[in-house]
Amino acid sequence: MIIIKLGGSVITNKEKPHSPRKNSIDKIVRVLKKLDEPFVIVHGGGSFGHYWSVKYNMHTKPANYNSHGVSVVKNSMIELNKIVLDSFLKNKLNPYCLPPTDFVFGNKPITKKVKEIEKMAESNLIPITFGDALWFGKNKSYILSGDRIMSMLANILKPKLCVFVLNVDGLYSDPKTKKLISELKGEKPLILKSSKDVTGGMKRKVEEAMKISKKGMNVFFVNGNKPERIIDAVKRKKFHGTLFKGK
Ligand code: IP8
Repeated sequence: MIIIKLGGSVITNKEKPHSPRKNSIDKIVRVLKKLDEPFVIVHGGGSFGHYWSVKYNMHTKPANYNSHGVSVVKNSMIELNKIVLDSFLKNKLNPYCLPPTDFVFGNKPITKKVKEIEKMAESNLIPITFGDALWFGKNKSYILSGDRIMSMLANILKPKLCVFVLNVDGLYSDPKTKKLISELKGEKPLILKSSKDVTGGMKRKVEEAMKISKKGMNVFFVNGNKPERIIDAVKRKKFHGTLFKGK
């Protein structure tokens, strides 16, 4: 089984609130049809969830955030999730909407429920989950990042590999010259902070990818605008992107 994260910046236009990139989603989904093993999808918030999280000042730290903000962020994610689900259905695949409340309690994964996700994937359904506004308990809520969901799921399900689908080729050692790091061997790269991202943008992605690779699984960063690269990564062909080698 493999776990694939579709980054918010590839499935939405981050410059414009509530603007899905439907063509990009469709293109990725068409390529995913070529996978011949079970997979699970996690997607990010992009100009849906992040836009509203910024507006209502919601973050990953559990706190007593504005209730209307929680509703609006959650609703925007349901809207984006529906667009993703529709693309899978249109392409004759079997997506199954799985909000993180189905397998997360507070901010911890429910192991028994997570293990069922693999069973679902093996039964020809494609579980599709997403970063979300979650109830924490004690009058608090928080933003759960899709990147964090990746490491939660990987920790329990031990997939063959994980793929983060991005809007760039991978991790650059120098963002100016766009020099790509093709394999990461422990060193922490320099990452610029993104202001539109309440969950930490690329920095968070790298942290979660490192956590996963430290547990022994390979993690790939690939450009979703060239979706064939996802297949190349999975099939271990000559691949273009960044590999966090599982230790
Ligand atoms: O884009 C965040 O998920 P991410 C989701 O994977 C929200 O960090 C609600 C902002």
